[in-house]
Amino acid sequence: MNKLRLAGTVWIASDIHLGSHTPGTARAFHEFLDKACAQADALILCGDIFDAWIGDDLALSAPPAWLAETVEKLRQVSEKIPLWLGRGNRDFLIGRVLAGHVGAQVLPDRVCLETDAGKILLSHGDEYCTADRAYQRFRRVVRCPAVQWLFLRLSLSARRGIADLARERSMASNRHKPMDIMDVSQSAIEKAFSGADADIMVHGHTHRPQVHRLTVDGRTRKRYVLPDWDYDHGDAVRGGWLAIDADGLHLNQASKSS
Ligand code: LP5
Ligand code: MN
Repeated sequence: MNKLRLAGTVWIASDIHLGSHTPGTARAFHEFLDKACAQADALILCGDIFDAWIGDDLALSAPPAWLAETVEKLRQVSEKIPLWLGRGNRDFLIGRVLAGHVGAQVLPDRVCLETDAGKILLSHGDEYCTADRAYQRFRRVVRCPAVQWLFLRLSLSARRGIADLARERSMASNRHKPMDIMDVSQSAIEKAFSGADADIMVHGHTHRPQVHRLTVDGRTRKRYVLPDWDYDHGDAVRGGWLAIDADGLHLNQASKSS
């Protein structure tokens, strides 16, 4: 298990799902980044920062305006505080090129944070959705280095077409999937805690922000689910982050009708 020692105040956010269609969310996220620079000692973005990431070269060679703005904001953050970029099921193709370009580090897919609030198991969370066999099959294919190597050699427009197809298929299949299999599996969570000397787990992905208490191997554990972000669809906004310091963990969520 990868370990990362982070002293002081650590902020964690995920599932911002930035794209060309999310100007409101981008504005709210950029304001959050300014706040993180002022109030946190480190910032971790643990997956699905982007709605569909088709390769780091997109950010380097004439990025669209929406992306250029966020890349610049991320660069400003990393000039002030350490910044980590984690990968989710939409942006698992983020690599060292983008991280280096914005002055950040790539966060391992599963890591044990050693913080002032204790040890914390951190990941995006999609790997815990083990009841969703169709997704786990898809995940094995797209996480295969050879498949990624081939995909990244395609033109940007070809990659965009495949990503659009994947998004359409995913949305279509999710319309018929029972809600429970699109959440984490209890057995996967218990297995992760069993194998680790941590009483706290943090993940995103499910878009079901909550703090869950459970007992594993006779120990009380807590599982924090990070909020997803959406400031582009009507009055009800979604967003937020987890603040970690010596006083504990504090889940901050956007007020519903900001
Ligand atoms: O993403 P979301 O919220 O809709 O649902 C997820 C799971 N789906 C996915 C698929 C992504 O949305 C696809 C977009 C990725 C863009 C990045 C680059 C793409 C190509 C990279 C090639 C190396 O993650 C969904 C879960 C849900 O979370 C809840 O956990 O249920 O899983 C599925 O829907 C699985 C589907 O059964 C199959 C997914 C699409 C199949 C696409 C085939 C064409 C692409 C082939 C690429 C080699
Ligand atoms: Mn996700």
